[in-house]
Amino acid sequence: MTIHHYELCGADEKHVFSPHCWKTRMALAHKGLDFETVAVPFTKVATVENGEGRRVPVLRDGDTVIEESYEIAKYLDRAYPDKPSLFNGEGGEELTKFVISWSLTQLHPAVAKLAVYDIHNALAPEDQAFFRQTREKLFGCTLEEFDAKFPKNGEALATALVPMENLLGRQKFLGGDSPVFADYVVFGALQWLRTTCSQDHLPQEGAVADWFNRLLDMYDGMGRAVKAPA
Ligand SMILES: N[C@@H](CCC(=O)N[C@@H](CS)C(=O)NCC(=O)O)C(=O)O
Repeated sequence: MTIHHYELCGADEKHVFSPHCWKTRMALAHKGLDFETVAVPFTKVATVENGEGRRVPVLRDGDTVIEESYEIAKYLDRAYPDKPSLFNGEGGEELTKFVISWSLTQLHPAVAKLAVYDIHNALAPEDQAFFRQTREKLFGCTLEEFDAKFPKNGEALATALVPMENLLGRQKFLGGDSPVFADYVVFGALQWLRTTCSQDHLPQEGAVADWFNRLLDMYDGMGRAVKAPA
């Protein structure tokens, strides 16, 4: 039975850029599971799989439909225990919640400040209108005002990444010699920037840069294959 992975796309269906969907994409590849991407633009996300107010990623595996990247990863480990684990046990599941929280509070804001306008520009016209309306309500100012507030360089992101830089100087992945879901959580945030931003503000050298490049090359270069629109 084919696994369907609903994920956010830009004006081009192949332009998949959501940080949360990249977590699930990498988790599916880690498990060695074949899956079919169902590309969903912003204006169609809420009603995926007959839902109301949904967010992506959403996964359909046979009769099972699951929303939320962490819940999907836990499901995959339970449904496919013979494939490589994403958490290496219950303790790993619990600890991953910290990495998710750290990424959401430290990395996502730094990425949003760099990429919000590029994200808008990568969308189809009706999705641009939706994105503008929802984000302007959230930010309390226009997208242009939000974009103009922040310097366009990678300094804030590099500062936020210091704990990763220190750790990855001593081990290849957060999971040790091989990646776990926590690696994909952080990967998702950086891949969000890489696949949306017209300028490259990612770390260019050092342990995080090496780790990110290793992950981009994994799974037949699945991550590297998607780029920011020209
Ligand atoms: N905690 C959720 C967050 C999902 C989420 O926020 N997804 C975004 C795409 S990156 C979304 O569906 N946005 C729809 C919208 O803003 O209307 C997860 O990890 O899956």
